[in-house]
Amino acid sequence: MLYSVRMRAAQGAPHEQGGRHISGAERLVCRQEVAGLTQTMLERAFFHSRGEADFINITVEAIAPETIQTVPILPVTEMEAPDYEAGRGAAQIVLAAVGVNPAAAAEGFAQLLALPDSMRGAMLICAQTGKRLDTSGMRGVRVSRMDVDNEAVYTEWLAKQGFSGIHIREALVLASKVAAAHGIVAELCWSDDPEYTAGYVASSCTYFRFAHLKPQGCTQGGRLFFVRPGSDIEALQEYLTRQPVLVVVPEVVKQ
Ligand code: WAQ
Ligand code: MG
Repeated sequence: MLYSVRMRAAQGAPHEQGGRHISGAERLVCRQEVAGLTQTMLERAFFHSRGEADFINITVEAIAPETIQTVPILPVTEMEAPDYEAGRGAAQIVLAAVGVNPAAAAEGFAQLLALPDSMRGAMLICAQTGKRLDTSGMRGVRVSRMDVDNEAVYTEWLAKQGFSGIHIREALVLASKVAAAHGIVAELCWSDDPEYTAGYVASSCTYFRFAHLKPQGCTQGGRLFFVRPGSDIEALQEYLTRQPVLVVVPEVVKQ
């Protein structure tokens, strides 16, 4: 049996009472791992670069095995852009190349940059018009109930490409779940952790990684999910927030 373990941490007040979002995490692990994982999540919330949390919610919930879907991990392509201005320009070009209307991409960027502080979840944006489609306000749509099917294989797969660290590890799992959704054209993301400037554009088949999508020290980050016009928004939100997904990583072939 796998358990969904979810953490959200805020400062000043709980999220639902207007607290500032500090950190969140979602995993699917077996029972023996739950205690250790909740400890790690607590420490992460207490010692976060966005500030010290004073509200922490950790939920542990059993997942019925027959409900779990599997999706493939997205391959990573590293993009060359020397700074965040070049990175943002290139990200808009990639978004257009994978099917987002350039005006909608620009409108999405503008909405993300206009946020007073980062949200806990993502905005659903129409890939044709750039209009916001979800009604979750500053909460956003939080993708949940996902993990890799084999951590050891994943670590090796990342290391072989020179990647390590929690940010890319978690982002690739989230992006792979999102990319497999019906109705998603692309995702744009950069971190809300002040020291972490990297971000990505994900299409249905590639994770395009940029070393800089924001200036160093900036605490404003976020996620945009560009949605195909005419998609069933309720079904999409149900998949993103509730469908348990394990991301399958190919075994690294030993020479
Ligand atoms: N569902 C929806 N939106 C989320 C989720 C989630 N589970 N988790 C985070 N977000 C949104 C939220 O608005 C955050 O403010 C924003 O994304 C950034 O979250 O090296 O670290 O966890 O290739 O800070 C990307 C680059 C790092 C990784 C992303 O995001 C790499 C990152 P963070
Ligand atoms: Mg963060």
